[in-house]
Amino acid sequence: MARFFSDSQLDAMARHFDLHGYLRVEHALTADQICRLDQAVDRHIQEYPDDWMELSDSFREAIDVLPHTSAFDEVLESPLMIEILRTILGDNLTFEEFAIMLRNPTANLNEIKGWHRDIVRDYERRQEIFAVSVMWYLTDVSPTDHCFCIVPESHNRLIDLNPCDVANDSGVDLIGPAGTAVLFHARAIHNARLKKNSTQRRTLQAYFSNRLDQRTNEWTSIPPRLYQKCDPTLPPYFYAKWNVTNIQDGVGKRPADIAPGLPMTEVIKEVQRRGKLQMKADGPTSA
Ligand SMILES: O=C(O)CCC(=O)C(=O)O
Repeated sequence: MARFFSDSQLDAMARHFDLHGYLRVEHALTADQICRLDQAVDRHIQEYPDDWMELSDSFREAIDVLPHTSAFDEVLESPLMIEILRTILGDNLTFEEFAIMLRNPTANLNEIKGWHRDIVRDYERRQEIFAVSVMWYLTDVSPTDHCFCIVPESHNRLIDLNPCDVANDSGVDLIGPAGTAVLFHARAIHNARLKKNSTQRRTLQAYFSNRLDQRTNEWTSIPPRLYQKCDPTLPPYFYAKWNVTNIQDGVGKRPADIAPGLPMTEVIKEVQRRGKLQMKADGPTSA
């Protein structure tokens, strides 16, 4: 099987990820892929308007996309990315979640989530976060565009840092051309840095974890097309969580007290709202 990286390159990438909590990979998508995927995003917006959540002025997201289209399978199964993820997570590497994210131009530069860790918002439970996220840029993210930013080492050496104590202008901005992918540890503190003259930023985002851990979310369905696949080039348990109902207690789980008929997009908004309240209740510690 063709390889994208040498062992020493993979080793260097895994060490960078381990130390800093993130890794930036340019040319993770080809120009053809970017074009195809961008068109698939347009189609999804047109055909499934009800699947999109408006989380803030800038932030629109669709999180249960895979049952409707196979257009994004090539991203999840990208051999280049799987080579890197396998080095980080080993052969127990498994897929968790996929979303399309839009960051629209806005004059309201307050970001809804603020600095946070993913999956579990409760500061006391930060040690329970193990997943790895990959964000692929479908548009150029220049210094004047809305960008993903991260506090290096906050997944590990700085694990005791409370997101509420992180100043607005802290962290590292991860800019890059379309086709760039950013991997980050879900435990690393991160945010979106909104810019007043930004163009629309389009990203695809997936989460991966260890198949032996609880599932991190119940928002992304994994359809038969994927879990019935027999592809020896994929990690052996890649879609193994398609029927796992044991969900980690956090922003990926439907709270027990929510009305059963509420659409998933509304449930997610409510879960995010509660996550924010939880973070407010936790901090700041150094004030
Ligand atoms: O839009 C961004 O860059 C931030 C994304 C984010 O906060 C997240 O993935 O949890």
